[in-house]
Amino acid sequence: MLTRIDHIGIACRNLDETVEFYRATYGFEVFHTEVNEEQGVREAMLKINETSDGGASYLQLLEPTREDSAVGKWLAKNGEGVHHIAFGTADVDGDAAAIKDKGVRVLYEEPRIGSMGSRITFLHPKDCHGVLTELVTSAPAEQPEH
Ligand code: CMX
Ligand code: CO
Repeated sequence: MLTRIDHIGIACRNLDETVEFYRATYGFEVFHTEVNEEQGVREAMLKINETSDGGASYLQLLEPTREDSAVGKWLAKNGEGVHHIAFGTADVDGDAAAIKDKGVRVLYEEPRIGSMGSRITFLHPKDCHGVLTELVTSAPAEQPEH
């Protein structure tokens, strides 16, 4: 079950300048930064709010590390802006399988590693009314305690 907005992914040309815009304009601070070579991004996660299930909602600022990456290609075509949305779930495998059964293309056979050790997959934007959609299960530290 998809329970929250995990993040909104925003493509930018210069991560440091964009981070500074969000800090100076809104007061959002960087919670985490990393490079994900598989995805071809350098990214900053800005935490917006925490949620009652132990998760949180973020802005994910994304600078491409190479031109042929998903974000690099998208930036060249569209310029800076909102690149994808991500829904949080406790069960990315189960939700991806259920959504695939509804005829939506799931881009990965198995979820891959995303921000902060999360497990992620993507739904094809052409099957989602033009919105690249990510499903995220946070790493265990962010799961609710039982
Ligand atoms: N949102 C909406 N539509 C998009 C899109 C996006 N982010 N990216 C591509 N498209 C559209 C294109 O506009 C194009 O449409 P037209 O044919 O009408 O022009 C079509 O999809 C194909 O686009 P493309 O430029 O040829 O790109 P590819 O098919 O090579 O790749 C996609 C598209 C979705 C398969 C690829 O971007 C992908 O695998 N994305 C998932 C991985 C990702 O985005 N990683 C970065 C974020 C990492 C993270 O969140 O942690
Ligand atoms: Co994302």
